[in-house]
Amino acid sequence: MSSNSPDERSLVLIKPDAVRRGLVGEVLSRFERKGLRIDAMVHRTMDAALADAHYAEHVDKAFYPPLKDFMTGGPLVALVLSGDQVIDVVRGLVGATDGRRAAAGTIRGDLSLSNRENLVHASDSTDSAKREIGLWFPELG
Ligand code: 3AN
Repeated sequence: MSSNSPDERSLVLIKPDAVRRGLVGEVLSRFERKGLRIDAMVHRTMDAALADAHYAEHVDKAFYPPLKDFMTGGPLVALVLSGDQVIDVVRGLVGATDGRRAAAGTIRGDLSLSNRENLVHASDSTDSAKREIGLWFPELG
């Protein structure tokens, strides 16, 4: 997507570990300070059906059962962010999947020491963003 295209959207989850650790404000403030807009936000607990739908590409993987337990084990904050090239911009702010390997300066690099409890989910493509926003915020569709 070129920088002249209309602003895109990304579905972001501030995961249960971030809520439990009191890092919601820290994570949100990084997105806000970057200049991204919060179009929608809700505090809720993911149920099993939503977990299976959200992680459809991972349901058969060995790491999925513990990931599902973790993601459904407590409240999270789901939000839709928008802004110029928001999908890539947010992935850059979040950092690599494994918090132990993620670069310093990223959310995971600064705040996570885990491959599972890595604080944030962010859509990885425009197709995923559309699908995930449809699951979490069908009213925006
Ligand atoms: P990302 O969240 O960086 O896009 P994905 O989509 O590959 O990463 O994986 C989805 C989630 O599954 C990750 N956020 C992480 O919590 C978990 N995950 C991925 N790979 C592993 C793994 N090898 N072991 C444990 N958890 C994993």
